[in-house]
Amino acid sequence: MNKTIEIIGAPSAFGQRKLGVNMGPDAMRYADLIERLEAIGRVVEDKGNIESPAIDMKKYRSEQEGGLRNLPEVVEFCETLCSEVDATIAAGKYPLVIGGDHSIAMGTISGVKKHYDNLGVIWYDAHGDLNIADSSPSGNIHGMPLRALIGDGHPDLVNIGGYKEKVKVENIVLIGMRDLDEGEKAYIKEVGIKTYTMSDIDRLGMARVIEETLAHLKNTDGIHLSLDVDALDPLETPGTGTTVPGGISYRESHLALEMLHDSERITSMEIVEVNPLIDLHNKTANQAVGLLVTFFGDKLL
Ligand code: HAR
Ligand code: MN
Ligand code: MN
Ligand code: MN
Repeated sequence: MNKTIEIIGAPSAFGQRKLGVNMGPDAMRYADLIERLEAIGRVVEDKGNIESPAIDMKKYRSEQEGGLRNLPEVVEFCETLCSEVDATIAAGKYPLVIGGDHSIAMGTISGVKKHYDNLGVIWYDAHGDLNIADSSPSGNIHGMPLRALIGDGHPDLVNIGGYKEKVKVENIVLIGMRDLDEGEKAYIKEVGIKTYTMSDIDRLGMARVIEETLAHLKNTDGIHLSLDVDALDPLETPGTGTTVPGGISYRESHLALEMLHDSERITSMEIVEVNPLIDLHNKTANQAVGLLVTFFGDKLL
């Protein structure tokens, strides 16, 4: 069931304050994303980058009313992305969204969910991205997308795509957690989201983490993988805006993605937070492409 992969570039930097993450999609193209997917026999179409609202540099990093930085731009961007992802799936193609900061997940998943009754989400990240404005230490919307997709937060974020409550808490698995804000910790415990911290990964091993993840999501009719590259250890993967030491290795990530590929249950994916301006010779985009090639079916042997 090797569908055509449709690449959708999502050059958003509005969810945080480090310009450069909007160049993530082109950094991955420069790292031969398309050629390397074609080399493993996949058919690839690149839709190019979606149109972004202009960045007003005076306003971009400033404090903003209501504790939500660049809210109108994030919403506009995500509405466009939602429509693109919806159209890709409607055309029978496999959506691969390349970011961009993690606020884009509200657009991607709002488009994906239109095609599934009971969507699962794997959130591979150092962070939970489960804040609302009141619990956010930063006002950066890339720390809030998963919570908005569940249905909490500013109505403009919650209603992206024209409807709300895209993901049920029982259909989420968090992998790689090591930097959760107090409000996020309390929320995860309160609603009971399945969570693998770095200690859990160390104790269980990545193979078991992925087996359990797929078992936890057994009743879903599609699974979206949202891969934030800051899940990986910054010693190996430095080109991202909010690094946290003690992360997942590149090697463990290959295992995870190989197992997810083999399960044939992941129906859409996005890779986010690659920032070539704070990278070393495009190392992080190169790793992102290496991981994607494994995810789309390359084998060591
Ligand atoms: N939790 C912090 C905040 O809300 C940091 C979020 C950093 N986020 C990302 N996304 N890179 O995972 O500001
Ligand atoms: Mn994230
Ligand atoms: Mn993160
Ligand atoms: Mn295959």
